[in-house]
Amino acid sequence: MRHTIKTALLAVLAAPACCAGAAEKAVAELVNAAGEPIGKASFEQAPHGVILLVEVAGLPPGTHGIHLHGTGSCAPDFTAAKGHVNPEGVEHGLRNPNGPDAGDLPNLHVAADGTATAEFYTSRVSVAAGGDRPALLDADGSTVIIHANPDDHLTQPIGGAGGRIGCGVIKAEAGAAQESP
Ligand SMILES: [Cu+2]
Repeated sequence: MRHTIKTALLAVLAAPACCAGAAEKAVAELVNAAGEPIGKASFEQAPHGVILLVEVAGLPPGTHGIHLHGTGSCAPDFTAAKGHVNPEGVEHGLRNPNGPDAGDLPNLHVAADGTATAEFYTSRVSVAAGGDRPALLDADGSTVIIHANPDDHLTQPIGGAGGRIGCGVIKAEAGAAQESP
């Protein structure tokens, strides 16, 4: 019995090593402040960065800051997501000569019907741990946060993006390692 548990534990610990080189994908199911589903964000590891596809509905039309936050929790009111993925403490902002931090992204533009489909790319993070960039799927996880207001890409600490209106915990996509062309 004891041996079985130990073996199972070792298998879990060894799991990431099994998939080195395989496509690394992750997904975040997004919810609004009421906890209702509003869409998802899909992550794909590319050779030098991460491609991010955001598909949402039911958001206020207009421009919204969207960032990668450094803790994998949306509880209780999205504050548990904490600040940006930013292990090196770089200043915020795509327009900042001393930025951007690893969690920074361009804004999300929501259409009049409340929907948005947007593709982003960032070379400042990786999906899985083990590389030289901060990993989204690190020990304490990460989140996608959508803010109420635009990110001006300069003001500290979050570009004046205001409150948090959407959140999703980034999780390894089930079965991604088993996918074949
Ligand atoms: Cu943010």
